[in-house]
Amino acid sequence: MSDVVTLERQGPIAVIRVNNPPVNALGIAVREGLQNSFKAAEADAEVKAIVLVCEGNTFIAGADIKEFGKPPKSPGLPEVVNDIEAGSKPSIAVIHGTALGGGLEVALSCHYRIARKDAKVGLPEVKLGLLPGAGGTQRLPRVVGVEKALDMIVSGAPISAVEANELGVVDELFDGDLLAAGKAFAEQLIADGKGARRTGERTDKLEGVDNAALVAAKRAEIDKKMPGLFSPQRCVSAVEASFTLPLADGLKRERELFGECLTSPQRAALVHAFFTERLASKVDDLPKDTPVREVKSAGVIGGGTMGVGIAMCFANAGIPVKILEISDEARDKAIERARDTYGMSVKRGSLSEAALEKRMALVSGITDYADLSDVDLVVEAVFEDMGVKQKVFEALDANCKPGAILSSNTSSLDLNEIANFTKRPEDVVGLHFFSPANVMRLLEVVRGAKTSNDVLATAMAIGKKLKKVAVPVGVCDGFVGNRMVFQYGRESEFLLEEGATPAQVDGVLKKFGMAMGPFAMRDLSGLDIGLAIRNRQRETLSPEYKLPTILGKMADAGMLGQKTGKGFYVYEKGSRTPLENPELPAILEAASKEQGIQRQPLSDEYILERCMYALINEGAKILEEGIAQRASDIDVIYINGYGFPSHQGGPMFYADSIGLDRVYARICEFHEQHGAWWKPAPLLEKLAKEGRKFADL
Ligand code: T1G
Repeated sequence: MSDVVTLERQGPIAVIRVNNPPVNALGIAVREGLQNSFKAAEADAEVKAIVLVCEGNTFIAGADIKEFGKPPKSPGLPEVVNDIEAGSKPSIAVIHGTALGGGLEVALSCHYRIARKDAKVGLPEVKLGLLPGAGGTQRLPRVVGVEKALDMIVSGAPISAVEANELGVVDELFDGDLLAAGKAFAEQLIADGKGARRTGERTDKLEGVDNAALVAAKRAEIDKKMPGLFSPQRCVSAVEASFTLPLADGLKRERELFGECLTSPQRAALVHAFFTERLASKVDDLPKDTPVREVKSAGVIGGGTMGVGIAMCFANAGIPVKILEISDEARDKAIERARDTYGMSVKRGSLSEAALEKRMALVSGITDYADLSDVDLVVEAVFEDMGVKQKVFEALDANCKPGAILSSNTSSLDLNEIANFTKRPEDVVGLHFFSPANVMRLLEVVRGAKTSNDVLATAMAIGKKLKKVAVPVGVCDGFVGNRMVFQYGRESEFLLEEGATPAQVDGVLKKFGMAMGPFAMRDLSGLDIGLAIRNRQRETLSPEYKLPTILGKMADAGMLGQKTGKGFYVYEKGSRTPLENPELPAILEAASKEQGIQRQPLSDEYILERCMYALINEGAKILEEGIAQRASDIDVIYINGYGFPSHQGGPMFYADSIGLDRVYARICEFHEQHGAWWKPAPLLEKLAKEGRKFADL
């Protein structure tokens, strides 16, 4: 018997315990242990009921994702759960923490389920490019019906134990000790003479409903909302088998569809995204025992959109936060903005009034730097101008207590220069939030030349506390994400001057999976922002680095995007729906003429390569400069901050999947055709010539 699963009889009750930290994943040892323990309990005549309970913070959180892509080892999970369900003695799964994926499938193969009130259950396999492959698509519909099962399996979203109890997934909720609750429930079953209640044998929830119509509706919804994804439609096909086939055949159909997902490139990309998001929080050269400073209170300088969003992140994490503004009026406006933003969540039903008040009680407004003398960490979020930053950091240096961490939310200015405005550069770090700060998960933690290890470790820890995806980056213009998005934006604009239209370019990138195309994004953020960066670069770049002129022409025509109702697209009053801009063709013609370019039709594939390879080439430069620790950190940044599709794995994973030799060859061609910007990154050249991948670094 493996020691990750133990069996102990307590009177007439067999207690099976799983103890496989950190999340009781269903690795081979757990599967073997479960199968042997249930078999032994079944054979023990003294046993009248079986209780399955897990040690640690959570019930089984699913298959061991690390096993995917490796040769399967017997027993497979489907075999284990079918054995559990076939047992003649009533089995009870005692759920706490999260019962996810295979964990919920194990619980569903048990005859009864009880859960701690604060637990969650779900089938998130679709988020990994998979589908529930151990009976979940057949058993869940038998408990909650096809409609709810489709919602849960296609969204991958967990539900609370309370909702699970209302739906019948969980028979009873409890508080307190897991085993005591499990044994009490088992004793009651024995007393009531209740035996096995096999989920697979239940059909009542499948009857009397037009399940085929539900399936058709879900298929149409997926086609509309997630056209590029591989596994959602297969999730639907598997659930469809739950009411069109007998259980055994349905399980077989599920297995076939699971196999199709397992071998899809999207599964590899999504699993890569899952693990690398967690890897990104590990700073390779930070000693494991680096101390973390306590952050019990925070300050935010600047009560604009970013500052208020950042302050809300602290309030959401239960950390009191003071917003400093330059006047009473600006201060009050900032507090009001926070309240209004929370109010929108209350209107949407995602936040209760009570929670709003609890969070607002943590947000206060000040106008005097002296009131920051007690805070443990400050985030500066003022205008992107070095002169303004200097005044702020000198004031912080003069007023904040020794040991307070002073951070800047700057999106591209030199953090080392900012740190040198203080007498404590070792306490200065960058915390680059993404707008809207209270929503976007990405946080670039910018490590200055003098940032001390414990300040960096604290910044990473506070990122996790704020439920951000914190990724350490080095100091350069634009750090990682913005530095790469500049290349991507420039290439997309050159494509307009060469013959493409905004709708074509946006269409190609949306089809690839980007959340928004570059021109819809430009219209949203405002063309003047991009133009200011262009103008700044025009002053500093040497002449061989040509820049597109389209933004300047649009601005001259008063077309700044949504804020002026007209940009790359036209927007009717009060609408954000992009419509074709009839004035654009003439502007594009003029830009092409001025650049001496003969406009010509461009293929979708060519457009995708120009935009994606610009990202990849810059990513390779960032990697070799040490601005990012790992290629996968760049993937994590781009997925979580720039809408790169996780089912493509991130720019660097995507490059590996194409083959660096092919990417390098195309970049050499672009270098020939389009000049200096396309000089291949030496690291890319090296890896391509050695037949290696970014993942090999
Ligand atoms: N397999 C292997 N390792 C896992 C894991 C898993 N399922 N889940 C988490 N880990 C690791 C994770 O990499 C990290 O490792 C540590 O545990 C803590 O994770 C047949 C096929 C459970 C909500 O998708 O959602 O079942 O960095 O930092 O924030 O149908 O982990 O410490 O080395 O995320 O407290 C379905 C995935 C699998 C659940 C806990 N299950 N996990 O969150 O901790 S497919 C999932 C999570 C499946 C069946 C199919 C979360 C969590 P390290 P963490 P957390």
